[in-house]
Amino acid sequence: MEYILYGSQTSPFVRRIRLLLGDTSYEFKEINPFDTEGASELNKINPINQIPLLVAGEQTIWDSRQIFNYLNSFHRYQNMDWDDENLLTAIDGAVSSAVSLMLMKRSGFEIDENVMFLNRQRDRIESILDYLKPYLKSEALKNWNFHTMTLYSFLDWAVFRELIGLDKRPECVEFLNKYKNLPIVIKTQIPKA
Ligand SMILES: N[C@@H](CCC(=O)N[C@@H](CS)C(=O)NCC(=O)O)C(=O)O
Repeated sequence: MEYILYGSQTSPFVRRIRLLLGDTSYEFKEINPFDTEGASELNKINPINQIPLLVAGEQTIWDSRQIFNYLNSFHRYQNMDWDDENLLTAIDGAVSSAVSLMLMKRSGFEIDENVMFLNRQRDRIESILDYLKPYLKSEALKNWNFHTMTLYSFLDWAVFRELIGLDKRPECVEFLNKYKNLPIVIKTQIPKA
Protein backbone atom coordinates (compact mmCIF):
# COMPACT_ATOMS: atom_id res chain seq x y z
CA MET A 1 0.00 0.00 0.00
CA GLU A 2 1.38 3.42 -0.99
CA TYR A 3 0.61 6.04 1.63
CA ILE A 4 0.37 9.79 1.19
CA LEU A 5 0.77 11.82 4.37
CA TYR A 6 -0.27 15.48 4.35
CA GLY A 7 1.34 17.61 6.99
CA SER A 8 3.97 20.13 7.99
CA GLN A 9 7.50 19.61 9.23
CA THR A 10 6.75 21.39 12.49
CA SER A 11 3.44 19.90 13.66
CA PRO A 12 3.85 17.48 16.61
CA PHE A 13 0.73 15.58 15.50
CA VAL A 14 2.29 15.06 12.10
CA ARG A 15 5.71 14.20 13.44
CA ARG A 16 4.44 11.33 15.56
CA ILE A 17 3.02 9.73 12.41
CA ARG A 18 6.29 10.27 10.55
CA LEU A 19 8.11 8.65 13.46
CA LEU A 20 5.65 5.79 13.42
CA LEU A 21 6.01 5.23 9.68
CA GLY A 22 9.77 5.13 10.10
CA ASP A 23 11.22 3.31 7.11
CA THR A 24 7.84 2.53 5.55
CA SER A 25 7.64 4.10 2.11
CA TYR A 26 5.22 7.04 1.86
CA GLU A 27 4.86 10.31 0.05
CA PHE A 28 5.01 13.38 2.29
CA LYS A 29 2.94 16.27 0.95
CA GLU A 30 3.77 19.45 2.80
CA ILE A 31 0.89 21.71 3.63
CA ASN A 32 0.79 24.73 5.93
CA PRO A 33 -2.69 25.09 7.44
CA PHE A 34 -1.85 28.64 8.54
CA ASP A 35 -1.23 30.20 5.15
CA THR A 36 -4.03 31.05 2.75
CA GLU A 37 -2.96 28.67 0.00
CA GLY A 38 -2.37 25.75 2.39
CA ALA A 39 -5.64 26.34 4.22
CA SER A 40 -7.61 26.30 0.99
CA GLU A 41 -5.83 23.17 -0.28
CA LEU A 42 -6.43 21.47 3.07
CA ASN A 43 -10.10 22.37 3.15
CA LYS A 44 -10.65 20.49 -0.12
CA ILE A 45 -9.46 17.25 1.49
CA ASN A 46 -10.33 17.69 5.17
CA PRO A 47 -13.33 19.71 6.44
CA ILE A 48 -11.73 19.86 9.92
CA ASN A 49 -8.93 21.93 8.35
CA GLN A 50 -6.25 20.18 10.35
CA ILE A 51 -3.14 18.17 9.64
CA PRO A 52 -2.16 15.36 9.50
CA LEU A 53 -4.26 13.35 7.15
CA LEU A 54 -3.39 10.09 5.51
CA VAL A 55 -4.46 8.79 2.13
CA ALA A 56 -4.15 5.02 1.80
CA GLY A 57 -5.45 4.00 -1.60
CA GLU A 58 -9.17 4.77 -1.62
CA GLN A 59 -9.23 5.51 2.10
CA THR A 60 -8.61 8.94 3.61
CA ILE A 61 -8.13 9.25 7.37
CA TRP A 62 -8.28 12.46 9.38
CA ASP A 63 -6.74 12.84 12.81
CA SER A 64 -3.38 11.49 13.93
CA ARG A 65 -4.89 9.16 16.55
CA GLN A 66 -7.14 7.59 13.93
CA ILE A 67 -4.22 7.36 11.53
CA PHE A 68 -2.33 5.49 14.25
CA ASN A 69 -5.30 3.15 14.79
CA TYR A 70 -5.54 2.54 11.07
CA LEU A 71 -1.83 1.86 10.57
CA ASN A 72 -1.65 -0.21 13.75
CA SER A 73 -4.45 -2.44 12.50
CA PHE A 74 -2.29 -3.37 9.49
CA HIS A 75 1.25 -3.14 10.78
CA ARG A 76 0.57 -4.35 14.33
CA TYR A 77 3.07 -1.96 15.89
CA GLN A 78 1.77 -2.43 19.42
CA ASN A 79 -1.10 -3.82 21.48
CA MET A 80 -3.31 -1.24 23.12
CA ASP A 81 -5.30 -1.99 26.30
CA TRP A 82 -7.44 0.64 28.03
CA ASP A 83 -4.57 1.83 30.22
CA ASP A 84 -2.48 2.36 27.08
CA GLU A 85 -5.38 4.29 25.51
CA ASN A 86 -5.66 6.48 28.65
CA LEU A 87 -1.95 7.17 28.70
CA LEU A 88 -2.03 8.17 25.06
CA THR A 89 -5.09 10.34 25.67
CA ALA A 90 -3.22 12.11 28.47
CA ILE A 91 -0.22 12.85 26.24
CA ASP A 92 -2.59 13.92 23.44
CA GLY A 93 -4.27 16.30 25.91
CA ALA A 94 -0.97 18.06 26.52
CA VAL A 95 -0.31 18.35 22.78
CA SER A 96 -3.80 19.78 22.12
CA SER A 97 -3.45 22.35 24.89
CA ALA A 98 -0.02 23.38 23.66
CA VAL A 99 -1.35 23.74 20.10
CA SER A 100 -4.11 26.00 21.50
CA LEU A 101 -1.49 28.09 23.30
CA MET A 102 0.52 28.34 20.10
CA LEU A 103 -2.55 29.53 18.18
CA MET A 104 -3.26 32.14 20.89
CA LYS A 105 0.37 33.29 20.75
CA ARG A 106 0.25 33.56 16.97
CA SER A 107 -2.98 35.52 17.31
CA GLY A 108 -1.12 38.13 19.36
CA PHE A 109 -2.16 37.12 22.89
CA GLU A 110 0.23 37.00 25.86
CA ILE A 111 -0.09 33.35 26.81
CA ASP A 112 1.06 33.98 30.41
CA GLU A 113 -2.02 36.09 31.08
CA ASN A 114 -4.28 35.13 33.95
CA VAL A 115 -7.46 34.32 32.00
CA MET A 116 -9.50 31.16 32.25
CA PHE A 117 -8.87 29.68 28.81
CA LEU A 118 -5.10 30.17 29.00
CA ASN A 119 -4.94 29.02 32.64
CA ARG A 120 -6.79 25.83 31.74
CA GLN A 121 -4.36 25.00 28.92
CA ARG A 122 -1.23 25.74 30.96
CA ASP A 123 -2.57 23.85 34.01
CA ARG A 124 -3.50 20.84 31.87
CA ILE A 125 0.01 20.63 30.40
CA GLU A 126 1.63 20.83 33.86
CA SER A 127 -0.85 18.34 35.33
CA ILE A 128 -0.13 15.86 32.54
CA LEU A 129 3.64 16.27 32.83
CA ASP A 130 3.31 15.66 36.59
CA TYR A 131 1.21 12.59 35.90
CA LEU A 132 3.74 11.24 33.39
CA LYS A 133 6.70 11.59 35.75
CA PRO A 134 6.51 8.06 37.24
CA TYR A 135 5.68 6.63 33.80
CA LEU A 136 8.92 7.93 32.34
CA LYS A 137 10.77 5.31 34.33
CA SER A 138 8.19 2.56 33.83
CA GLU A 139 7.65 -0.06 31.12
CA ALA A 140 4.95 2.04 29.45
CA LEU A 141 7.31 4.83 28.42
CA LYS A 142 10.59 2.98 28.42
CA ASN A 143 10.56 1.76 24.83
CA TRP A 144 10.28 3.50 21.49
CA ASN A 145 6.60 3.11 20.67
CA PHE A 146 3.69 5.37 19.71
CA HIS A 147 3.43 6.74 23.25
CA THR A 148 7.08 7.72 23.39
CA MET A 149 6.96 9.01 19.80
CA THR A 150 4.02 11.23 20.78
CA LEU A 151 5.72 12.47 23.94
CA TYR A 152 8.98 13.10 22.11
CA SER A 153 7.21 15.04 19.34
CA PHE A 154 5.34 17.08 21.93
CA LEU A 155 8.26 17.99 24.22
CA ASP A 156 10.66 18.78 21.39
CA TRP A 157 8.11 21.01 19.65
CA ALA A 158 6.76 22.72 22.79
CA VAL A 159 10.30 23.65 23.90
CA PHE A 160 11.11 24.84 20.36
CA ARG A 161 8.00 27.07 20.38
CA GLU A 162 8.83 28.28 23.92
CA LEU A 163 5.48 27.07 25.22
CA ILE A 164 7.00 25.12 28.09
CA GLY A 165 10.26 25.16 30.01
CA LEU A 166 11.97 22.01 31.23
CA ASP A 167 14.22 23.60 33.88
CA LYS A 168 12.30 21.89 36.65
CA ARG A 169 11.69 18.71 34.70
CA PRO A 170 15.00 16.84 34.44
CA GLU A 171 13.14 13.60 33.72
CA CYS A 172 11.79 15.16 30.50
CA VAL A 173 15.25 16.39 29.49
CA GLU A 174 16.61 12.90 30.13
CA PHE A 175 13.79 11.45 28.04
CA LEU A 176 14.56 13.79 25.11
CA ASN A 177 18.27 13.02 25.35
CA LYS A 178 17.58 9.31 25.27
CA TYR A 179 15.94 9.47 21.86
CA LYS A 180 17.36 12.56 20.14
CA ASN A 181 20.02 10.64 18.20
CA LEU A 182 17.75 8.01 16.68
CA PRO A 183 18.09 8.24 12.87
CA ILE A 184 14.31 8.70 12.42
CA VAL A 185 14.26 11.47 15.03
CA ILE A 186 17.08 13.26 13.25
CA LYS A 187 15.39 12.72 9.87
CA THR A 188 12.16 14.35 11.12
CA GLN A 189 13.83 17.21 13.01
CA ILE A 190 11.93 20.49 13.17
CA PRO A 191 13.56 22.89 10.68
CA LYS A 192 15.12 25.60 12.84
CA ALA A 193 14.98 28.35 10.20
N1 LIG B 1 -6.77 15.94 16.79
C1 LIG B 1 -6.00 16.32 15.63
C2 LIG B 1 -5.35 17.66 15.91
C3 LIG B 1 -4.47 18.09 14.75
C4 LIG B 1 -4.03 19.55 14.90
O1 LIG B 1 -4.41 20.27 15.81
N2 LIG B 1 -3.22 19.96 13.93
C5 LIG B 1 -2.79 21.34 13.89
C6 LIG B 1 -1.33 21.44 13.54
S1 LIG B 1 -0.33 20.91 14.89
C7 LIG B 1 -3.57 22.04 12.84
O2 LIG B 1 -3.72 21.53 11.74
N3 LIG B 1 -4.09 23.24 13.16
C8 LIG B 1 -4.80 24.03 12.24
C9 LIG B 1 -6.04 24.58 12.87
O3 LIG B 1 -6.48 24.05 13.91
O4 LIG B 1 -6.57 25.53 12.32
C10 LIG B 1 -4.98 15.24 15.30
O5 LIG B 1 -4.57 14.51 16.22
O6 LIG B 1 -4.65 15.06 14.13
